[in-house]
Amino acid sequence: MVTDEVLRELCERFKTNGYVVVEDYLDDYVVRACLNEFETVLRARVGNEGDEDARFGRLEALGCVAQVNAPREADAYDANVNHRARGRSSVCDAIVSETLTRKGAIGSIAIALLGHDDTRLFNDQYVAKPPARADSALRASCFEWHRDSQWCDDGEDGSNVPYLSCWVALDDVSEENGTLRMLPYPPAASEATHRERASAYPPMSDLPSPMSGDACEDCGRLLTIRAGSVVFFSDVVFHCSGPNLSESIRRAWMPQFSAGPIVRADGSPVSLVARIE
Ligand SMILES: O=C(O)CCC(=O)C(=O)O
Repeated sequence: MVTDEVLRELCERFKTNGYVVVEDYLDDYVVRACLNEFETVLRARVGNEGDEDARFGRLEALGCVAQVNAPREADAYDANVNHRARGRSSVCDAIVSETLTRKGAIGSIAIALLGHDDTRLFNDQYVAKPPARADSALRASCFEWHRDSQWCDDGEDGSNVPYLSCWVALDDVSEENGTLRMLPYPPAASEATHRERASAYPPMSDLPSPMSGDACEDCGRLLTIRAGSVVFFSDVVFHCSGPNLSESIRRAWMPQFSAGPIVRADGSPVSLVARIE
């Protein structure tokens, strides 16, 4: 937990840049619990068949994302159902789930940054980049420049409900293993909203691909941080991450919270709308 004063500073930096990094935030035992949970979630999503390489291939086919909540479970989109509530899901670890409660290490900061009392758990996933093996693996582990709410652009889904990604490094991360690169918002008037700030970005197509190595060097801020550090970022902040060039898997946990439920035009939830305890 952080003090009120630190929380105020985090909110200020979040508003100015669109993201904020809390270094060395989670204790080692929480990181270990996340890593154990990741192994269970990975088995549930890609199975046990074949050797490690085959499992990595299946993870890459999922876009290097292993979802914690089973998508489209019958009760997944019920506001009163939180898959992280005690005993509900066999893949969830209580120590990890605790961090997402209103008073938990991550939940408390998420509520403050979104500034919304009816904060909902919107998504819950691990992003894991298998070690470098072939060119296809490098491409699969590279996330080109994007903003998380890009899927709303087609106009069919989502309102303009702001949401927040909480990216938890579970390994020490650097350029070599494909850490995040963030583009802070351009300078703006102090009262400007996240969306107003983001509208002043240069065209995304002008930004060099993280696959292009050195070309990306001067673009945005590369986050070299230790396991247990957490990056909180807005759904409209531009970010990307390069390929994992190392010989080890690079793991991150990325729960997302929204400022109220995110629903389609017909009122149906896009993903989770879970109230948090
Ligand atoms: O974990 C990563 O390297 C990038 C993840 C990301 O950008 C995303 O899921 O939006």
